[in-house]
Amino acid sequence: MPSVEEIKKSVINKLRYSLCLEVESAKNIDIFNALALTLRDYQLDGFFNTRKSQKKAKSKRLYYLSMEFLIGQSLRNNLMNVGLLQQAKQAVSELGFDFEHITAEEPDAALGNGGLGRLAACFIDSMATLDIAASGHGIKYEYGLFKQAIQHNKQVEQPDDWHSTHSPWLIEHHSQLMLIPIGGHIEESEDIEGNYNPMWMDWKVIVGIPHDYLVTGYGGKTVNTLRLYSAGASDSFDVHIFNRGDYLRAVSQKIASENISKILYPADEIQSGKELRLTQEYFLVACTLRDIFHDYAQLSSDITALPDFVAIQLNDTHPALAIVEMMRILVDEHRLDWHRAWEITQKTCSFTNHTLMPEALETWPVSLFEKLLPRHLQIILEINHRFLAEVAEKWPDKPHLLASLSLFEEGWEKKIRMANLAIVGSHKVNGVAKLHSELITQTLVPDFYFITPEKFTNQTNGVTPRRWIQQANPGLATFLNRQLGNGWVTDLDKLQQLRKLATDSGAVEEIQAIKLKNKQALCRQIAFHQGAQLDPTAMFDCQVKRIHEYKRQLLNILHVIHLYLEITESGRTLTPKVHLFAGKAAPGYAMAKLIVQLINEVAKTVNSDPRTKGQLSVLFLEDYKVSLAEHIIPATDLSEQISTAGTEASGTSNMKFAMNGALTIGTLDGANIEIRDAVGAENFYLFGANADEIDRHRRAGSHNRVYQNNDPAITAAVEALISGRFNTDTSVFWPIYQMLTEYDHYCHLLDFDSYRIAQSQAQADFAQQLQWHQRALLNIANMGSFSSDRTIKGYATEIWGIGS
Ligand code: B1N
Repeated sequence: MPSVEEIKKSVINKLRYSLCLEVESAKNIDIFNALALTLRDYQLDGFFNTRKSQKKAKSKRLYYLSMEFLIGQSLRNNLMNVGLLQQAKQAVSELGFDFEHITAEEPDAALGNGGLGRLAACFIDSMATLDIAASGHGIKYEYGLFKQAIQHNKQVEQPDDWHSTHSPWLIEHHSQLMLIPIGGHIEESEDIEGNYNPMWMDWKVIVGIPHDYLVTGYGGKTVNTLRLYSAGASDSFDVHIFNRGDYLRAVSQKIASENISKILYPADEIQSGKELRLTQEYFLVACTLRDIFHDYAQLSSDITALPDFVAIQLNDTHPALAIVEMMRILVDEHRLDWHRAWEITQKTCSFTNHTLMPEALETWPVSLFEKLLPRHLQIILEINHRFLAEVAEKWPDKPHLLASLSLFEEGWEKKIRMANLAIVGSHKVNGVAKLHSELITQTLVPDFYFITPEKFTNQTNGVTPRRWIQQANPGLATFLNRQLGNGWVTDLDKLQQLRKLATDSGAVEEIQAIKLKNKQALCRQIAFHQGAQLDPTAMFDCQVKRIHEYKRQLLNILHVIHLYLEITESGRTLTPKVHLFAGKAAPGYAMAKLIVQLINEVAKTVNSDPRTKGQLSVLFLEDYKVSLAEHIIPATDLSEQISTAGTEASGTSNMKFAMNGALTIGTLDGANIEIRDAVGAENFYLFGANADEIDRHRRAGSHNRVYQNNDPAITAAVEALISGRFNTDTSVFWPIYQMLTEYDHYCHLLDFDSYRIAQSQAQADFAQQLQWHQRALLNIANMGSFSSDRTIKGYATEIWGIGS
């Protein structure tokens, strides 16, 4: 381990020889870069050792393919995992800088939309910590998720240039560039033996350039990589266009290929259906498979043994083309017969589904495929043909199966169903929470479950305690270290030992003090960035996540409106309460953007009304991102997990909040159910209809008739939307009013009363501070199984065939 002196020396050296600066003239950002480069050197030593030992052991390797990796900041996390945090702090301070200011300089790597991308980031941390030979594969977007500003109470989007070309964490491997064909057409032909041998002709080339981000497991022993590809054009790109003298066209094609990795699509849970997105998905898959086959060639020349050494995990259907690209390589390049190739592919690949939302299920027009990927289309047709023939033979009395299982959706525009492709091409398909996995088999793809029940399994999500406790909540981490030793960091089940402290008032008071400190810190940050003054002793009630109708931020704000009306019109007094909201709306999702506007307008009205002073504040925090979540979550008393039952696949912020000592108010949805089972029903505010009940109401249409029941609290809150209270233009929130009163698909009003009762119970309980924090402690103590280490062990043994 390097000493403080050595770190200082290296920082000075990096400043001088890599950044051309002397300490005297260095700014915070320069120290950040020099320290990151210093740290990277230590990570690199670990990386070479890891590679050597994995090679020697001939370890089976897992490739995690994802269009999103939502990393956030890296400096503090890497320092902690390598074990150099204290030394680095000391070194920075001896150089005359403030460590907090240095870490604040790092831009978030926001290469993801939300839960799915953040899960991928937690997973690579866990895989390295568990010494699994693994790599993540994604795209190095030049622009990550847009930055959100609130102007005139509305969301405006700004580009997120995270300066990836200058990121000290990314190591570009220009010498390993790969050539990816796209476009063109198929010429039917035969090989010399007379076998059918289609030729993919006249394709263009995209160049893929790998960039490695080092993923250090806790303790620093294993250093894996996250490999991010950027797209470029080859030097010889379309030489013939140049030769024809069409310089401008050649250059514009070069720009077109560079555009492939330009930007992350910002719509989570909505399918974009755009050509560029399909190109991105193919680009990721094609680059990754070249790496996989290249790595495997170092290990063995027996291609049929590939599934013994390689596992591929598909993070949703976005990289499902990996199945097709693998078939193309095995059949067209390795000349394997179809049957053999298919067996290898299925054994290697597995697929995680992350959503039941019909609007998120990917389908691509066949016509688009034909234009971009003509050979891949042929292969999909062949997969489908053989698959359906098998089904028809096995279940001759069930011809209806063919229409639902087909990889193609018929209609005015024929489409490819990516979920069906992913299921057929995988040996395992998993959901991300128990309820979600059950709904996959019962409502999403029941016919696939009927024909291959053994494929379907559950792996409940988890989150890494390194980032979400140790880094985000140093106060709690110190407490845990003192009570348990630091083994909890890699064995979160150790938290169970805290249960006995629930009756120890000293320990409970410590938990209370830690929370208060975190709330004070959040208040300072909010005061600095948004100018608002909040009372840290008030109950902090937080809902932070993407804005979506199914997540029901609208239910939350309707209840806030209800409280506001009670205070101002019925003279109710509340023990002080702060409602925090944060989250981004997809730029094209009008209803979600209107909900953002409503929250902001309600906040403005409530906060400026003297009658609410000291009782109720409402704030929308701008530009939600990983680094902001790290401040909000440890400072929360009540975690809002209020999606309509049966809609949220898992949720992962629900886990982060509970393990940081927030109590949850939530529905029986996603992982909430498992969290409630773990922490105990008495430590969780349950409300609302369950998934079956929601289903029954929707079938009967009764969820749309709640408004007509004239519940006075509901009527008052809903009418307030169009009363001019929150906007002088009474028509602004009309679409929300109309939705709630006529077609309330997400059942806001159906659950409103139950939510109101649970809220008021929580409010009353919060007054009993000691009991409240006792229950907070029990939440922490019982959240051990929501570590992503547990999740990854599940994938490794049940899906990848790695480890015991
Ligand atoms: O994946 C998370 C879950 O915890 C959440 O419940 C789930 O909503 C989230 C298309 C998605 N599902 N689907 C997406 C993201 C981007 C995109 O382009 C869909 N995100 C989720 C982790 O399992």
